[in-house]
Amino acid sequence: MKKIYFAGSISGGRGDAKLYQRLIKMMQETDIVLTEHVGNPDYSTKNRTIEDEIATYRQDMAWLDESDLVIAECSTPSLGVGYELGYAEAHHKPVYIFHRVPSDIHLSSMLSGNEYFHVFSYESEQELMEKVKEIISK
Ligand code: 6IA
Repeated sequence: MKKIYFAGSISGGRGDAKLYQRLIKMMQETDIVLTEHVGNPDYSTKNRTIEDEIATYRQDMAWLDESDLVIAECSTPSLGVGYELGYAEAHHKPVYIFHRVPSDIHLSSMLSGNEYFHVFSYESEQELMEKVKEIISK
């Protein structure tokens, strides 16, 4: 079983949270998803103390260190996801990035222009699921 670090927007906007949840559920049929909270649509940023933020940051970085690969859904832009992807590259983790097309949001050149990353665009959820399945079963 692989340990997957799934990255998706939280503070950047929760419009795709349900999609993350379905993707996480599919990956959990065969592998371990360290970050299943990313798909929790009830997450709220209210009443967070600085201690909470430090604990979250440290836990996420520990999970990234422990992971075998990173899958990121980047259709909703997120500073945190961008940070995680840079960190993953610096730590030599395989990184697979997905974004939906057509979209009014242009995928950042910092992702599409970085040849270290494996970047995929998809038009349907089925296409996304099939490609992710193929990657994690390799
Ligand atoms: O900048 P963003 O918040 O959109 O960054 C999202 C990414 O950072 C995700 O891939 C997560 O791995 C990570 N991340 C950001 N916030 C949290 C978090 N907050 N808990 C765990 N991982 C996080 C606590 C939840 C809070 C909103 C109640």
